[in-house]
Amino acid sequence: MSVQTEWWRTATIYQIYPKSFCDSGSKGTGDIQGIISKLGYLKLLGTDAIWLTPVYESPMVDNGYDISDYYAINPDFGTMADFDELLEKAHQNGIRIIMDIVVNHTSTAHKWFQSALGDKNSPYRDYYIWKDPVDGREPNNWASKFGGNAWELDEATNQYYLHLFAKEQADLNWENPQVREEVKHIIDFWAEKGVDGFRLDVINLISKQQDFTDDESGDGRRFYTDGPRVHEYLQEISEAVFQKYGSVTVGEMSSTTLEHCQQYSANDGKELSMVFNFHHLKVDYSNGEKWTKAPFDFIQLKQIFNKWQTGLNGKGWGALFWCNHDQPRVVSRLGDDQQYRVESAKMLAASVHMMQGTPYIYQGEEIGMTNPHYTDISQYRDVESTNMYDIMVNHDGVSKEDMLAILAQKSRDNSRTPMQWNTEEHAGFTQGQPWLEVARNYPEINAAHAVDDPDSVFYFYQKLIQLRKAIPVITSGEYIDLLPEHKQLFCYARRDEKQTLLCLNNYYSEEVEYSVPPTFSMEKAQCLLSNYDVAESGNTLSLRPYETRIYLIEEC
Ligand code: TEU
Repeated sequence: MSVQTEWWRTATIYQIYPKSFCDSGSKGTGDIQGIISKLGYLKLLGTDAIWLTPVYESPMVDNGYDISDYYAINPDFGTMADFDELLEKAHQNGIRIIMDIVVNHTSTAHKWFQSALGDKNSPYRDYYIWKDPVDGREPNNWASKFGGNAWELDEATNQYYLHLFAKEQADLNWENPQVREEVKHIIDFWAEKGVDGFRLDVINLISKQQDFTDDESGDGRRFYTDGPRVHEYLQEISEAVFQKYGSVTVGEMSSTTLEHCQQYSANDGKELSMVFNFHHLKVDYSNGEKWTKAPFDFIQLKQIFNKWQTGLNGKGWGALFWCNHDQPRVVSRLGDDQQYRVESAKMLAASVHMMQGTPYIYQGEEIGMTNPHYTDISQYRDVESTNMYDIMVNHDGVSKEDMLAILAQKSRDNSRTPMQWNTEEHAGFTQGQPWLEVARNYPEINAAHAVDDPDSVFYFYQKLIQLRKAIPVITSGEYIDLLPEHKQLFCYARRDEKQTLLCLNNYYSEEVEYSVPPTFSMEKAQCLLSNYDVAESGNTLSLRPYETRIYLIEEC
């Protein structure tokens, strides 16, 4: 298939975190029937495909990213018949389904791990990564991404297994060809059912450097990030399954580089369709440390987008996103979730949707949902957040108040609060008690209000989705940052032989003037979309608080 005609280059994908999306009953957790009941809403938005975070059988230590059976649906979410119904009804509505594949690790409750544990002769022992103790302790100093050392002792055999995430998530040994065969089999099973694509969890961590030495200068990530055989493995899986089924694939790339992503998502289609990278979401980390409370670095944000937009153009393909189930809500993070909530939610949407790539909308983002601003540790459920609270408060001497302020800004639970559907109790998410507290602002911020209001954030997203399909330069044009050093404005152009698009954004609450360079003939420009009424014309503009404007100039 030629590069231009692949459906996902003009598509917008909607991410569903099923546990928090819609409960069809009173369990307090969302389910597949709940998703089915909202397909009309997703169609109205213009969703081309749903990325469904894991719905497989799982002890739910990491909300489904700890899979215990890749071939079964978690009963909390429903049955395989429910899943088949979702697939069929989504397809009837013109919506594709992308499954989340988590194969860097399995749950320790998986039958492979259960067989491997305590038995060096198990046929599954070599599915995982085992090492002898060194000087009576862990084999090396690699850190788990959820805090503490990345090795856990199996007392019966006196060997440690590797877990880059929670200790209940054991890393698979991709060096073992049988593991790779299992992975192909899993993906084949879902593709055969008619699933349209796959999101591959932390897929750039699957190949570890085999000497497993201490990392003298870090936490070990340089020894397994974009590791020695990762491209080879991806090509093997792609050839065996993705190419066979024509699946769309998006790789989640942790701490990756542009050079690797050019190869992962290269136009030859030998590895993946596109990549997620997270560099633009670390601009509010202090010295690269997530667990800090820091303002965001606006200049750095623009530099990162510029690097990735120009670096992938013509070479690879990126996913465009602000939000997912691991990230705080963008309107609370980079916008203003009080006075200018609606304006800033729209501005942030426009500024990322007008770039090159495939945009992803995370449930609730399309109605401008905010962080819940929790104030007590008992309100949190996320394993990463509770682990870090324990480590930082009980071991590192951080005060409870400081840690709660950090969590309120950085915790993954900020995005996992139940979807706000309407003004009913618990925001219409469940008839029972929600597993995670609903944000208190649901009487004002909810999908029912958004759908009733033609000026809502929801319809702004709908329009952005439509623009991507109607205006070719959004997909194909080169990216030019017009104001890399400006402290308040983020203005860029997209350009091809026929069209120029301007995306002008004020990231702050003070009004500011901007003179569009004379090379852009503003008298020919058509304002396609804004979050304010736009009356002025000419090259000198005044951008109001969090204003965004999208202009199109057709070259004759
Ligand atoms: O996340 C990978 C990952 O490293 C991060 O997004 C992580 O949650 C964050 O950096 C912690 O600070 C993926 C999934 O999206 C996440 O939900 C899982 O917990 C993780 O993999 C393990 O499967």
